[in-house]
Amino acid sequence: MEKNINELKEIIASSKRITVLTGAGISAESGVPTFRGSGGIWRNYQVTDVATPQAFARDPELVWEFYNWRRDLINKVTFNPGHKALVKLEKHVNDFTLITQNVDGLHREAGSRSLLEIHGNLWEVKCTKCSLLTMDRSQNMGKLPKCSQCGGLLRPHVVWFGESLDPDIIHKAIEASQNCELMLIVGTSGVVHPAASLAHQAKAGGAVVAEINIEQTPQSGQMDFVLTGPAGKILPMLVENFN
Ligand code: BJW
Ligand code: ZN
Repeated sequence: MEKNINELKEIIASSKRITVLTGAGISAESGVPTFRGSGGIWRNYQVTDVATPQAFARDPELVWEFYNWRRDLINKVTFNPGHKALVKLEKHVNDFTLITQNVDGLHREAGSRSLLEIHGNLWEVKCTKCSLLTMDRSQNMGKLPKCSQCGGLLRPHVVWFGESLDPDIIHKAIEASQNCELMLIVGTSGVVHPAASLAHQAKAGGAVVAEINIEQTPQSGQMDFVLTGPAGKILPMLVENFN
């Protein structure tokens, strides 16, 4: 592990193009539950009840109850040393892209700027009738929140299963993956597509790929480096020589 970290630190220091992909694991140390595994959100909620367009059409109140719970929870927490380490990294790399699957907004709150939120953002809401997109930091949006412009039902501006990702955002994410020299894959189970294919695209483009996770994932076998441990501990170690 020590040898791995030192080797990776050297690659980071000499790389001009770095792309990072994060998942729920980076926010776990902030107190945000992950989706899968013990203590994961999908232990208490059925994906098909709360994270598909069909679920929202069937029972929007239940879906909003789920998102109000998440808003309340995330409102009470803040970014952690893992998020901060990526802000530090961004400042030292010419061409840096942070791709996150997380909707919690903690990367931006920590100070990351070159950021692609490919699954949307929990704090944005979209009207299902007139498509008006607004930012709303309310802890609780109420049972069935309505659009201020047309009265239509609002939905969280996140990407549910079976929905397409914003073409412009996913295009940029693919480009940043194909063109980087190094990709760090942090705190994701690597099972949700198209995010899960980005590591493969980076490797196919010739990049070194490194996974940082508390456990092995289905993608660990394809990695050049597997650093096992919490992101909040490993990421700060990787950037400790930077100011
Ligand atoms: C730590 C840690 C610590 C813990 N430090 N690590 C190709 C093949 C098969 C299926 C498909 C495919 N292409 C598309 C699909 C269908 C589907 C899909 O992927 N299904 C698979 C699951 C089978 N994908 C889609 O539907 C996507 N849309 C799409 O592709 O449209 C076109 C299309 C549609 C249909 C068919 C074909 C094409 C949309 C996916 C949207 C995902 N949405 C969610 C909810 C977002 C809103 C919200 O948050 O409410 O996104 S689901 C959920 O999973 C969320 C996450 O972003 C995403 C990924 O989860 P993540 O981040 O990896 O979290 P976990 O919990 O899984 O893992 C946490 C990890 O952290 C673990 O490994 C821990 O060990 C680790 N960890 N503590 C470091 N301290
Ligand atoms: Zn509207």
